[in-house]
Amino acid sequence: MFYKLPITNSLRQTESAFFSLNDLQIEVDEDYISDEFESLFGKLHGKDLEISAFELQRILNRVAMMRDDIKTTGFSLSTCHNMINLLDKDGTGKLGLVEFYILWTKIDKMLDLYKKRDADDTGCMSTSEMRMAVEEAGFSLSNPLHQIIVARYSESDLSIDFDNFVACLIRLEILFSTFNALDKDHVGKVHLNALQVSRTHR
Ligand SMILES: [Ca+2]
Ligand SMILES: [Ca+2]
Ligand SMILES: [Ca+2]
Repeated sequence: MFYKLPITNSLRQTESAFFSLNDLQIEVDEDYISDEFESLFGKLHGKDLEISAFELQRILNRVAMMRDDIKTTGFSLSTCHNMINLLDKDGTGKLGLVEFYILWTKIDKMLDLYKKRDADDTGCMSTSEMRMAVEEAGFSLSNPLHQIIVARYSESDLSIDFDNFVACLIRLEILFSTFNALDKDHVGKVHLNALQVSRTHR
C-alpha cells in the first residue's frame, strides 16, 4: 500500500477494472469512508477543509519519499493540478473528503500496478514494463503513441519513475475521458474545433 490507509475489502472487491475507478464516485459517500481516513484528511486539509494542489504535492512527496522500493524525484505541481482537475467533481478547485479518498484509492492501485510490473525490482519502469503497465491500466495505445509517452515521461536512460508513472496515467485518463465524452456515437473518432482542442490541453 502507498501508505497505511484503510481501504475496505468491499471496495477492493467491487473494483475489477483499474480504469473504472471514476465510476466509484457514485457509490462512495462519506459514510463509506473509515474514521481513520477521515481523521487523516482532517490533519491535511487546513482551514479551507479541502486539499489544494500545493497540499496534495506536499502529502504525496512526503509519502513517496519515505519508500525505498520506488524511485521518485517528487510530484510536480502540474501533476497535482491534473489530479485535482480529474477528481474535483463539484468544481471547487480542491479535493473534499470523498474526492480525496477516490484519488488516494486510485494512487494506491497505481502503486500496486507499478510494483507488480517492476519485474526486475529497479524501482522504476523500463520501456517494456511501462507498456504492460499501461495496457493493464486499461489504455490501449498504438506503438507510436507508446513511444511518445515514453519520450515524454522518461528520464534520460528511458526509465520512468513513480511520479512520472502516475503523471502519465492521470494524463492518459484525462485524454481518454475527454475523447470518450466527445465520441458520442462510440465510433472511435472525434471531430474537434479549435475551442475543444484548447480545452483538451488545459
Ligand atoms: Ca487546504
Ligand atoms: Ca472539490
Ligand atoms: Ca524496472
